[in-house]
Amino acid sequence: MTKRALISVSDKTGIAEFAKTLIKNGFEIISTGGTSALLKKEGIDVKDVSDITGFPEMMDGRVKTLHPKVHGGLLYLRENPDHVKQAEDNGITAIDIVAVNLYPFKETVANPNVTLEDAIENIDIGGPTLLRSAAKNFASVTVICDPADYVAVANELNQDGDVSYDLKKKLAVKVFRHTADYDSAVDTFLSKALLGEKVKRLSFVGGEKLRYGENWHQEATFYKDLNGSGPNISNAKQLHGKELSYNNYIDIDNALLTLKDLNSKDPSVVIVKHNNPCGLATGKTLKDAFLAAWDGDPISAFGSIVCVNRVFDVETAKLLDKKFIEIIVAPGFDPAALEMLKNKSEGLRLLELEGFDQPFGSEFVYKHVTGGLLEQTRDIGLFEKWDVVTKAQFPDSKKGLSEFAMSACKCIKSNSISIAYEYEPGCYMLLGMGAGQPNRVDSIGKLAAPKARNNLKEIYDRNEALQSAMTYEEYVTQVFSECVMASDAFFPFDDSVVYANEFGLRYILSPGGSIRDAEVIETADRLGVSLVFTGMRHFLH
Ligand code: 93A
Repeated sequence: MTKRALISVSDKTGIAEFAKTLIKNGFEIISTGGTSALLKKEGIDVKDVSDITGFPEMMDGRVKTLHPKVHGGLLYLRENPDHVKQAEDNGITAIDIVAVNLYPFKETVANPNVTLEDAIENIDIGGPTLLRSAAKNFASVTVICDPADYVAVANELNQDGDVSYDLKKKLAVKVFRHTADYDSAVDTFLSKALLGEKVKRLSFVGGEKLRYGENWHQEATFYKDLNGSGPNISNAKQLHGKELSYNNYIDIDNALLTLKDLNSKDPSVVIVKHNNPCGLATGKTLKDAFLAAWDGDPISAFGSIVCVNRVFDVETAKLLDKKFIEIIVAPGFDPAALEMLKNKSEGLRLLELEGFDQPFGSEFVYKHVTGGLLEQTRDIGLFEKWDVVTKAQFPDSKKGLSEFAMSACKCIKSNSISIAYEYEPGCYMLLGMGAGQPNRVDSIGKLAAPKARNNLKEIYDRNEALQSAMTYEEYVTQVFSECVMASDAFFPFDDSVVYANEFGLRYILSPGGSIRDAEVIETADRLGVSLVFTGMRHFLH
């Protein structure tokens, strides 16, 4: 029996070629007004839908294909004798392929001057109905809603004018996803236009079950962002190791954010633990950067996630010999380094993730709260201004180090403090950090500064030249006097400056903006500390 294809498309890309392929494969083509005219112009033999339905297209095209002769031909179950008989009795013949794409609703409402009337006329009713009927009967009907799929169907067409079940089911799911998305766009537009309500729908797919959630008794799933582009975990290729856990996803994200924010042209390494960068450094080589990042917090680095912005090389892989880390994320792995790392441990997860230099695909970030969803734009940028507010100058030569210090601060949970050190000209390391404290002075006085001192002790103890040149206290004093301390938000009181000064820190960055700024500046001046206000807060909760 002659096979029949129904074609009705707004986007007419590639449709003539596809129709010709169908004709070659013995299909009869049925089509709607505009599509039919185009195909006829291309010399293709086409039947108009009105010839099948016995009704003209009417009401400005609002009713073209909405007819039992069309939908019966799509929906009847071929193997059901009752359906077959009812089709015969009513002069309904099977339609085997449907190629439909919809009125451009999203494109229409993207125009800020769109009228309600225009938007409504662009709500396709017949098209989604054709697609849904065909997709519902996907075992017998091949349905195409995206011109990109013409080739796949053409390639698979067999002598019976059929394609594989596998392709048909994929195309059917694609249809329902597409019409859901289409209806969602209509809902979003009309809710706002008619009811003044905003609607947010996010699309995530996959639903990969994870071994457990944040803790063992919690269940967890990972959904891919359907619209995700740019560097993101969904684009990562796992080359080795056991599957990622819930916490791994979170830590990898933090690592990625930190390196993206740092945006250094130099080899850079971040070491993340519990959603905070505990080690961060740039270096002349990846190996140097790794060593400096590790020195930032050797204790926390145990069981950490390491993310780098260069191909992971053998020199750096050798450094991991006696170190336990969970994951390495890199834009690539040197083949020899990959072998070494694979042999190191079964569990070590190696992820290849390219595009660090690309912008993030999504402009927004979300946080679920009980009963709602918070949306905000990404925290892009570092400083809004560079105001040296104290008598003591803040040399311009410390700007690179200051940028490093603040970008580290941005990815550390508030109240965050970072202490950054230029350990070699142009090479920076995070020497100490304070994270997640409900007050800022603890972040400085109990965490960042003591940690920086401890780290310097380890560096001092293994360096004989340093030991013969000065005492440990002299070394700390010298290093601290060169460091930059950054704070993610303003100092509500002058105590943070007092604490920093007690540890010997001389250069401080803060967004400023407190009602007690004058008091803070006065204290800094009294202590001879140099203070810059950057004007941009970087809370991260
Ligand atoms: O106005 S409709 O909702 N009513 C219909 O019965 C109908 N059937 C197909 N829109 C309808 N279509 C749509 O027409 C298709 O989805 C396609 O986008 C468009 C193709 O029209 P033409 O072939 O006249 O260019």
